[in-house]
Amino acid sequence: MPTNQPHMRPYEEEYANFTWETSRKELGYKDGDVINIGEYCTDRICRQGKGDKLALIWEGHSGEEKRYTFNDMRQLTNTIADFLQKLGIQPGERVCLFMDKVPELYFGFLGVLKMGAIVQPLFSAFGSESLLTRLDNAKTRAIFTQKKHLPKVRNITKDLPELKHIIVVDDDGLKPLRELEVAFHMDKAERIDKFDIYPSLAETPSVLHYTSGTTGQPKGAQHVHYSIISQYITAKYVLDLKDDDIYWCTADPGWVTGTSYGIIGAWSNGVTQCVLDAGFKAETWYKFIEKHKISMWYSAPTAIRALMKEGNEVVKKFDLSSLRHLASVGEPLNAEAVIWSKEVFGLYFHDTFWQTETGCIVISNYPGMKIKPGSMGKPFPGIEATVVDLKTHEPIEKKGIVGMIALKPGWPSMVRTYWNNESTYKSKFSKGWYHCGDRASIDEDGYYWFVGRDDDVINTGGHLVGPFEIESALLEHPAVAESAVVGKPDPVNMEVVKAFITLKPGFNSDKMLELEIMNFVRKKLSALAMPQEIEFVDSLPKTRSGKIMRRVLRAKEWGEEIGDISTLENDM
Ligand code: 6R9
Repeated sequence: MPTNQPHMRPYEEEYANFTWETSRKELGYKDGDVINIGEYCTDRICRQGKGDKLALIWEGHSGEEKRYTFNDMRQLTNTIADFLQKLGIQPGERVCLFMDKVPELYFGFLGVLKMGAIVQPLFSAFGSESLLTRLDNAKTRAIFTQKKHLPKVRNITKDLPELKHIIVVDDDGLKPLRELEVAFHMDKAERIDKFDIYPSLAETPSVLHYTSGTTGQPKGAQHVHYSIISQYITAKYVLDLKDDDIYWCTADPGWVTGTSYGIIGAWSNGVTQCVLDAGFKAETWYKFIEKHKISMWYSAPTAIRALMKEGNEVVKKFDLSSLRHLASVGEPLNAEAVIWSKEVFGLYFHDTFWQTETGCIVISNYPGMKIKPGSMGKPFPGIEATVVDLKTHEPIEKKGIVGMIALKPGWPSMVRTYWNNESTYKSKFSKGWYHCGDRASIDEDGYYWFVGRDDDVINTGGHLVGPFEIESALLEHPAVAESAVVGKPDPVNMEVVKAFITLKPGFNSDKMLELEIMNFVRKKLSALAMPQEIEFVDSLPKTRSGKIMRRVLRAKEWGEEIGDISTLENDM
């Protein structure tokens, strides 16, 4: 059983003395050195004598299990890198991963990096249109996918002239593959023991994660290989990973938590991790923890609330005594959930706050630190954070006042730009601070308390969805004249999508049409983006310049004050 002695010194002492040099030293990195995330997570760990240690314990939805050591992973990631090279993929080109949580997704991620291309992971539940927007923006060259997702890719291939290779990882040969499509079976392919890893440098682009904003289509947050300096040390200090831990990060690598901490953080620390490629069910999750003796568990508030809903009795059916540290990310972790976890697991869930753009945990509750349930904790040592005034953008000195969370740029895993969208990237900075787009206050003891987003982005079950993308999809439906999309409160998912719609003449606002429109969005985008409720209205509140004021609609849903509506054109 791993020790409970935290890696981190007591918080104040660590904050005062920490520099990123600690991480650079431990990883053996000096300025100007070659640094490749793929190499750091596999070959380097093998060189430390951990080649025979388990890297991945994988379980599928029907209970089948696969196990890979660090040496297996080193070879298989070489195999993937070699395969891509032979296809003609060049360093710097974008290779998308569009798969469920199968081993090929995890090893594909590192394999792409090993040969110098940029890896673009996309959530496999996305529909064709969500996929098209992101592949088109990145001018993606190749995509890894599974048979079950192939129809969604085939739907859009004609619109993606740059896409040259569709790699199917589980082709059974029953139906012929089409043009551009090629079968690749990782477990049957020849294992490559020696591969010339691409000599990437600190600023070489590594990962492209798409994230939603208020306006426009999703943006590709572009990270670099140097990000591992942050991910390694935060995984060690915040998630408290120890050599003999068995770690489970429940996030999907389609989102940043699933890569920063579901791949890079754990494996750069040489820690064994478990992956469950099955849907959520309380019993399945508890059984998974019991079976694999998971000791460190990183999850999300929606999942914790869903577990709470299932009650305490089901927990008692399982031996969960292997657990020693729990953490959460993605949305506000309410105090009730923190207190509940102490009651049933004997451990607090430690809330952590960060973003696709920050690349690593930036505000958090640390092992050994006093937890104030409901607070996100304090800035990670090495991160300078504050809250700034909503209007002046100056740091707020007084405690307890709500402002925007702002970070001093310069930590290693900070996003370097948005793909082909430097102007939006620049707009995130003001007066020398990076703005996260979230509101919070800081209390007398320096703890951060989350208040809400500062924009119209909807956080549903820990996944950000952009209203613009959904509104655009809605407008493609023949009955829809105008649309506005906001988040409405939900007890488990925190928020769900609600759409307000005005109809074109000749259409009737009935239940049939509501269901039809919901389904239309689900197919195009994803189940996450599908409105859970549609309200048909005669008109939408607009500014005098004709912009739809989502904030008015949102305030109504949340029973909040509407605020300044002096620029409002019509009254709803
Ligand atoms: C890692 C990740 C980022 C946004 C972020 C904020 C929300 C994340 C949170 C939280 C309250 C927490 N968020 N952690 N809100 N408390 N502990 O989730 O990245 O998908 O980019 O989302 O999620 O709004 O700005 P990403």
